[in-house]
Amino acid sequence: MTNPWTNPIVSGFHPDPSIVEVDGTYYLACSSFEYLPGLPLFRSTDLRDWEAIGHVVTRPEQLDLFDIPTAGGAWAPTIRFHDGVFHVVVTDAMGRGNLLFTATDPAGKWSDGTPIAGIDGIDPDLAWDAEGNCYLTYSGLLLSGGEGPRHLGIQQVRLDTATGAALEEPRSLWSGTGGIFPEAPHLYEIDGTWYLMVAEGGTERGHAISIARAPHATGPFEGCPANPLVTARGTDRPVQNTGHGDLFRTPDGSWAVVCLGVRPRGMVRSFSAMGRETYMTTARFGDDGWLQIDPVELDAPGAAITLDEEFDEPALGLPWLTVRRPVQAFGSLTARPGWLTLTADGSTMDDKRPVFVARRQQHEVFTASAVVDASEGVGGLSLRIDEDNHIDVETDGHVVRARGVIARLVQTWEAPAPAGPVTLTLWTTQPDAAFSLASVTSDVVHLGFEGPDGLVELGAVDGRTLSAEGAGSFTGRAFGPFASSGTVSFDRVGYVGQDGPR
Ligand code: 6LW
Repeated sequence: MTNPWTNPIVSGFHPDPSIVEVDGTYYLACSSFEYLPGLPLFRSTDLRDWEAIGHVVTRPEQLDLFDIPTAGGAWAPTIRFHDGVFHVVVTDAMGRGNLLFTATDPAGKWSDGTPIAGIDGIDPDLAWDAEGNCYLTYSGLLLSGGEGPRHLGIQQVRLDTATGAALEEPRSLWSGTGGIFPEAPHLYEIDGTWYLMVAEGGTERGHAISIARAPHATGPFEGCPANPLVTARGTDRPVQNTGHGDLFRTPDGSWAVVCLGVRPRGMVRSFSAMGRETYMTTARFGDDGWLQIDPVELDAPGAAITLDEEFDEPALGLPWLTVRRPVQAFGSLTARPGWLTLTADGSTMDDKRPVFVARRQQHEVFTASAVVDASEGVGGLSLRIDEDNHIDVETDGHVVRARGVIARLVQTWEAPAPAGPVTLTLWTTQPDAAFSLASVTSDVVHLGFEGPDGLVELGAVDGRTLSAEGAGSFTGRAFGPFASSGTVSFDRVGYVGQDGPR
């Protein structure tokens, strides 16, 4: 099959993808960590065009994020369809634990989330056999307990999906070829054979996808002699960290896999500003009955994408996110029609719950801008990967201040602000390819504002720490308006993004 898709199929931090096909339409779910709304959902009928249709988590009580440690929260959903009901099983890591959400319409409304009792682990998967038994297969990574994370390997129980109760003691299954962190298990019954796909090697450069097969859902599983079927470790492939796969059939009946990957930039390809994204690759079953998966390709950069937000609607659109609490806690689209009004509550971008409305950075090079009225407060634009690493440009109506916060070390620049609302701008440039230490980084983040004579650059910050590798983060960059004092209004948030040449 010549694949119709363009990789990445969902750009910006959308890791741990899971896919299900229902009546010719494909649905995809991804992790969302400490961000709300949580567990974004996408839909496609041709595997090329992917439309955001909503989120599983739209109500704060569905997850327990308010005090969640950074990078905790919604980890690795599995989306499946059984008996007319969509199921999403997921780990609210360091929050509510493993949860089962259901809906008859994937665009929502989803259930409140049924806790899955007595299961200690992550990356849950659901599969049903012909008798109607539901198998919950998961990674036995123990996040709780005094002695630090321990791993029991891939585990499985039969599950009562109505109550979330495990119907038996966990059994251990095949756990990969010995790679660290066997996880992301997915179980499939294909022509009477059960296949168990896992990720192993850790979600960094050693990431890989391996598979085993068995006569029964419970085993005994035999590992594929060709394992790992997918890995980019030790290669010069532009998509690295490939792993965490989910298998599905394409419209023409052939096979494909969605998985996560990163596209690190810099002279030695070290830093992935957007974190782990969703990719797709072709697959097939060989004459030996084993699955074969093709390497993950990165498609040529497309044209620049322009996104303009005028805040004219009564609610924020789907791509907008907040951290650990919903926008209703501090934001209004009605206080000043046509503007987003943020009311600070003492928190800043250094805190766990900033007054911040964000979108994922989705391109390697981008410019973001916003018209900011800070006549009654302090606020501006922030590029965040977490509370310890963010790069901001703000105003208080008198000065414009650029700030780089890297591992909590702070550098600032200031200049007098033009009168009235001011357009603040944040843009990135990639290092030149010439051999130099400066070219090791992913990009440089520039900060400025529109002055009477045009764009004024206030400062520039090396962007490498705002990357999955630099911050040690499961997420990627998010940018958008923030307020740190008083009340600040925003209009016309613009974004122009384009992927760089390879
Ligand atoms: C996810 C697991 C993982 O649950 O990271 O490193 C977690 N591997 O598969 C969050 O993405």
